[in-house]
Amino acid sequence: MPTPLENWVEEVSRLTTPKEVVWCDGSAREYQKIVEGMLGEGSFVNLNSQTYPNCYLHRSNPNDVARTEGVTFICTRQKSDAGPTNNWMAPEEAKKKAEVFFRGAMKNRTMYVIPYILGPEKSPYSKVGVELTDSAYVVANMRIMSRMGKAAMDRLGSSDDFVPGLHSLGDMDPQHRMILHFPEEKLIWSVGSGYGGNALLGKKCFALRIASWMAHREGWMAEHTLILGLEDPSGKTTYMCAAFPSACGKTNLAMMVSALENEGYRVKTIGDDIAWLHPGKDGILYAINPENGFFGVAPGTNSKTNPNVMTAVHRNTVFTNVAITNDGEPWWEGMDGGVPTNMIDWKGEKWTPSKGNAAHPNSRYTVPATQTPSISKHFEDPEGVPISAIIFGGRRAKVAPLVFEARDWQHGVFVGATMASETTAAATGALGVTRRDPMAMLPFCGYNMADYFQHWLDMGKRVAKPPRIFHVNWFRKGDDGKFLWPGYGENVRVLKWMLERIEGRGAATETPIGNVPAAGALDLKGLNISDETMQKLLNVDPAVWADEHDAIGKFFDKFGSRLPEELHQEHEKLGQRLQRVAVAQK
Ligand code: OXD
Ligand code: MN
Repeated sequence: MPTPLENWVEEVSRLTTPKEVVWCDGSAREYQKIVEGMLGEGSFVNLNSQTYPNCYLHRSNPNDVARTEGVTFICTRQKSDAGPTNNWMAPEEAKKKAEVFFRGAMKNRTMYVIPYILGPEKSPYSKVGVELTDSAYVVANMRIMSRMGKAAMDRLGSSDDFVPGLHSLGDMDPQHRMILHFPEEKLIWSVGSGYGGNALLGKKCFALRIASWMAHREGWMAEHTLILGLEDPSGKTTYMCAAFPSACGKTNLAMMVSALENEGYRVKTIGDDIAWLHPGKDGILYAINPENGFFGVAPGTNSKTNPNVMTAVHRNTVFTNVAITNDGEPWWEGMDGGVPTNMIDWKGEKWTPSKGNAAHPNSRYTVPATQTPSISKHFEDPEGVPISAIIFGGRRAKVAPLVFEARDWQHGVFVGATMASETTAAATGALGVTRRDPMAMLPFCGYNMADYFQHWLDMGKRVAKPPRIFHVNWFRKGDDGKFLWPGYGENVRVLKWMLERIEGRGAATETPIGNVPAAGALDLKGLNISDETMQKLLNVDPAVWADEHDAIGKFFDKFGSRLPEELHQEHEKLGQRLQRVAVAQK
């Protein structure tokens, strides 16, 4: 009897008519063959084999360089289950439309069957997905980003317990591009794009959109957060998750080389983008990283912003849409050293300064997680790591202080639900526009966000020791438009204060929005920063926050009666606290 997987592969073959079907085993030999094929057809370029062994450059179609939120849909039977923040299409209509693009799409192509595990191979919380794709680039990347091939087949056996994801490049016409999620069937269809977040279906589509739907039903959480461990001088490690919108520094924070290393504070990496959190028997939330690699933004990465990843990407790495130097090395804006002459830009053309960026602003590296020197020895732990803090944050030139702590879990959920950030190149659309991005999940929540907020509130009640919740903003600017905080390795000073708060030691001052570090409570030893700058960084201006309060009210209106009452209460309480301070200051 054919297995459910075999039946599905057969069904998709009838629709897409590939010239051959290849079942991937994930072996090194298979990878080599895929790479050779791509080198042969020109979709991979060999990089310098001395300095970047086993590394390749891929140039994508210039119309396909970022996630396309406008054509990403949640296809639930009821529109209200997708909610006001998602694009919605009825499942039947979506399938009918996409089928036209899938029909015969693989005619002269190979269809790869990619079985993969999200999460450590031996974890009870890991899940199996299978992606069918006609893109060799997707196969190469999925091999880095997930536990792919035989291990997944062994775990799956003949069961139907897998998330099917059908992907085809289609004809690459942006008008024929659709990224479809059918959470009720746990099914993904993506056509017309080869870009990572649209095409590596294990990443945003499964590990966040479908998984968030599953997590809501099954009592766990799928979140757009890094996972790091902060080692203290006694050797104890405290684990934290941090949710920042795309391209706001999760990867850099997760792999940070601490500025307080000589005091004994070190950062260990578990994940840089996604966490799956489950309540443990001890009343603590435990996190696993469903991914096995990092799909990081290249521009701005250098030996100051992320020395660990700079080491990691020197082997076994796929680069997408970066420039290439005369010596066959990858290059992007913000890399160490000067700007090389004689480069080929991300479009494959000879670069001159008048052309602007040599690398695309959303150019990426795909690198195995274990290659970062900062990888935690608990990376593969089946149970995950115990989480003591959840950090929300975004990019805000004004308004949000460097750090504040929520008053309790419910207030923390309000803080996460109302966070905002200036948009980046990770998605198509205008840059630098402030948008509310609750828990950094706006583009990734697979169901009604009002229900998602309720789920967060409920999860806080399900665990006896919920993590403490903080909010950070590394991006606050002075009147001269310059960043006030040095960021990167110095961010450990803020993590250290969080650790002290968790342990009941760190001093804090209450403000209407939460607790900020008391004067002198942040460890600034060895950092040349004035008291005045620190005051600006930690300032909470009640007048500015009164506007923020109004904007939050308007944002909440979107959700109508489905918004949890607790969030209305928190909104009201914030308003009252702001008013009290404003009156006191008069
Ligand atoms: C990513 C994103 O690629 O958030 O991680 O866009
Ligand atoms: Mn992300």
